[in-house]
Amino acid sequence: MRRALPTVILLCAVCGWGGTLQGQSLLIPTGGRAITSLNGSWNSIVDPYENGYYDYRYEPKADGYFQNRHQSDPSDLVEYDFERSEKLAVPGDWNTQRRELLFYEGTVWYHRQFDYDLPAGRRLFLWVGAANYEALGWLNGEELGGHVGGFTPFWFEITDRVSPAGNDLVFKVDNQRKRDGVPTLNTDWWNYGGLTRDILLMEVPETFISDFTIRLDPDDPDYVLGEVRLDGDPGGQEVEVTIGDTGYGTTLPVDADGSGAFRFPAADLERWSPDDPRLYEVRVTAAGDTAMDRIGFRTVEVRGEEILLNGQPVFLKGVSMHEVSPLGDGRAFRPEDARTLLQWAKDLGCNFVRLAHYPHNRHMTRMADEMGLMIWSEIPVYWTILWENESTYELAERQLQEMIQRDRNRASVVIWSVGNETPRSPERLAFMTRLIGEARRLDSSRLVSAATEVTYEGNTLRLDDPLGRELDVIGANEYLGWYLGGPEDIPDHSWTSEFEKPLVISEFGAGARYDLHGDEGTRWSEEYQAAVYRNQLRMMDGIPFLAGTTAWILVDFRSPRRPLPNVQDFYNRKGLISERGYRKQAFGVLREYYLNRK
Ligand code: GCB
Repeated sequence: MRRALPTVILLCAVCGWGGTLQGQSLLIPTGGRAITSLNGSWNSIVDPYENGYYDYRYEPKADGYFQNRHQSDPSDLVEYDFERSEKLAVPGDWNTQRRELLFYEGTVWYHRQFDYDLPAGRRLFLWVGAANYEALGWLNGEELGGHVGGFTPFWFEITDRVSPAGNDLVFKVDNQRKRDGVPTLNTDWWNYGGLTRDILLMEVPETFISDFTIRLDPDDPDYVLGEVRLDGDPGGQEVEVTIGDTGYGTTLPVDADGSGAFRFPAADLERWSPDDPRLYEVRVTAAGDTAMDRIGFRTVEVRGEEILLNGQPVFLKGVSMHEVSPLGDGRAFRPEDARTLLQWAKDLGCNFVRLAHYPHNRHMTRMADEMGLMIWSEIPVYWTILWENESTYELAERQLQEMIQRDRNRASVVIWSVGNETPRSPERLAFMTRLIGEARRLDSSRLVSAATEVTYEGNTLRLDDPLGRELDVIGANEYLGWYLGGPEDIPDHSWTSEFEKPLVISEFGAGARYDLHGDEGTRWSEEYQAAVYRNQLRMMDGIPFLAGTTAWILVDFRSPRRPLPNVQDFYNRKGLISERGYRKQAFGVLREYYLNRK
């Protein structure tokens, strides 16, 4: 008997279509899976008026572009043709692939064909790493479902729909910003649209491991614990869990629903840390299916105003980054992009990275596991979300769930962030408190933070945002020396906190165009930026409850809010490295500080 993965119907409030989204079952591309990539060159049609979807009354068409029609007779009227249309590379944003699409916000259709001979008794899933912002999919003219939210994965079972040859796969992707969306209309990053991450086919047996998680028991780290879930016909199945060649492992039954939990002693596991990012090959076997993953084991907790990694205080020497291609243009999507960005962070002396302001692709957190960098991972609850709108809350919560589900086996991830610089109000506090509760319900083994608001009183910065009461770690962004005063004003400032909790200064910085020189008072010069860094770091040494910082930002990134000609040219210039990979003076200032900071 086959049971479908639980699905949740999500109705898009704005465009009116209902799509299916996965509920609690998790399908992650791990080792042991038969995976076929659908990455490559796809056909595309730009459709700003959504003519391929709506008729003139603005009603959805039965005969939209998803039918992939062709003119079969010279008298046929068909006003589109995927095969003769321009190509777009997948994964990839459309904005940086065609000049005329740089500022485009709207709908683009994607199409490709594939063959797949699915053996009897096997199941096939189509897995999409991310599509920004709303996606709707069809296979062979039949609707698969949709997904809202640009930075998390989704998937569809296509076992009964796939043919051995000539399958037509179509996606409609719409990146229009929406007031009730997450993020909302206003952000300080480029709204890259498209099928921006890997698209894969995953073949599994009738009954397969749809989810597993494993971690050290936070209450007694001599034990590991976790959960397994099977999908299909789980009745009477036994699951085996082993950790590399350590001899640690267990077998467990699953209940009628396919769920099982385990806990077993594993006292001598080496701990994962930035100094020694030890990973073990964890293998889960059940019903002829095997899922494998390379997993590290570590604890993270808060004691008073300190953050402890494996029981020892650690200072988070960090930098923020957007998911931008380090040497190309647009969104990063390759493992090599992740390796380059994280290596630059290591060159800077970092042990910590803030992935701003949305979940980055899966390669980033996997690479951080391998390379030994702790990670702050965030959902795009940014600035002025519609706090009182229930469907906006559900969207935010869903993105939080999808982020945690994808990455909860990643040792590198130590902090889940529920948002950035959200202005104080009772409605926002209620919204954020619900999100924090959900993060803790899904994962009690990590810390929860957010960039909170700081109160400025003369030369004192006070941490008193009520959101701080709900968090494990207080995040705070401040731009002394850039948005407030000049570099020389910074050292006069001191900090107080209403909370006995660790503070991470989650942003500080200044803009500079690479190779623009001047004195320390000249805006946009490298010297100005370096002076801000020197004085910020001096000030930070005087904050007793400071447990870390993530400078803003590793690499210059495109932003429509930054038009100043010959300086910004639609880039936010607060990078320590230019978009072409050149290091600015401030890179050296922060590097020296981090290399000497205990
Ligand atoms: C902030 C935001 C960040 C911006 C940055 C800036 O406070 O959190 O997204 O890019 O300031 O450069 O102004």
